[in-house]
Amino acid sequence: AAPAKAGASAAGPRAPNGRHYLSQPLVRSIYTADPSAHVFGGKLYIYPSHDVPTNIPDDDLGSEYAMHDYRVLRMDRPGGPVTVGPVALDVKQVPWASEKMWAPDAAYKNGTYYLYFPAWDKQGIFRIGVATGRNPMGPFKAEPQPIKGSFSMDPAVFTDRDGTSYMYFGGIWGGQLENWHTGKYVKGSITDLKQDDQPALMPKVAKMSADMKQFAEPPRDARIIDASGKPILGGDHARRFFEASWMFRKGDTYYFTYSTGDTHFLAYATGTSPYGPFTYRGHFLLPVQGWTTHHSIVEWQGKWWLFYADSQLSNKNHLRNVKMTELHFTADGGIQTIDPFKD
Ligand code: FUB
Repeated sequence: AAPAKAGASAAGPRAPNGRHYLSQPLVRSIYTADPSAHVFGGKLYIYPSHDVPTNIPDDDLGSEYAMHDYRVLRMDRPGGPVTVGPVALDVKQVPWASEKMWAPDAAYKNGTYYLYFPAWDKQGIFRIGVATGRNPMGPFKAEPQPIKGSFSMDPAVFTDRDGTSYMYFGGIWGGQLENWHTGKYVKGSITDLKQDDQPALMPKVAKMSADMKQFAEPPRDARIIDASGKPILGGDHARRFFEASWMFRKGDTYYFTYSTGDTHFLAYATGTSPYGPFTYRGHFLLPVQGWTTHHSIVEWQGKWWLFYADSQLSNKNHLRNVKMTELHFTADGGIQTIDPFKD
């Protein structure tokens, strides 16, 4: 057998913490993050952010995330090769947007594929846009205006069994959710409300219109509460919502999942309605290499899969790579905690 490369072993390369990675990057030819995975026609499509090199220094508002386009990934079977699609949408093709094509999501309805994406408008305010196409890999054509009444970032669209779709969105720090706490945009570079003993800023949810291009109702809070029914507080950084909403349904349980941001966990809360409230249950992914992770969870070919990202390939926060690993549930409907490293 060929000798292992220095720093690597049969278990793969070692992370800076000296441990081995649980899983390997799905794609090495481009940098990708924030993987929103969907099964369309039996194949798995991943709608990730497309990270790009920049000299912008890291800051608390995520200024280093200077992405400007999207490319879609496709897998035909778990563990199989990953196809990297061409540019599916570029910021230059979005009339209202200026920069920061952050974490996207996608949906399918009646022969049309929908790409949902956040971007700064010409005033530097995050809005959420939609673009449509006939092919899950794109290209997508953007609507001329963002979704009316949209704000902040990280859209995730969930379609329930009755065919009704809902968008979950929002994120603090650079995601600007804190700028909207009065209901109107309040200018200023803030990270969160700094009200540790008050309810945390909650993710937002709105039902989508039948044509999937607008909100059918004003967005409302998707409340995350503790076991005693009280809202998770702003100072509870290990449990409070930060960004990266993702909803899935298993049986009759709605799982609202999200990132805790500055404490670097992926967390989940469960409820009996797509609107919540969602009762906090725990962390299901421990911190990865790099500042962010952002994920999706889908059932595919009889197993549940977690898609997430770390910075294995670059060791830079803003140049990430998407990964996948199997997700397991406990008998009481909990999600088993995943350690992104193994020994
Ligand atoms: O990729 C840019 C931002 O970083 C995303 O919108 C957040 O979820 C975080 O992953």
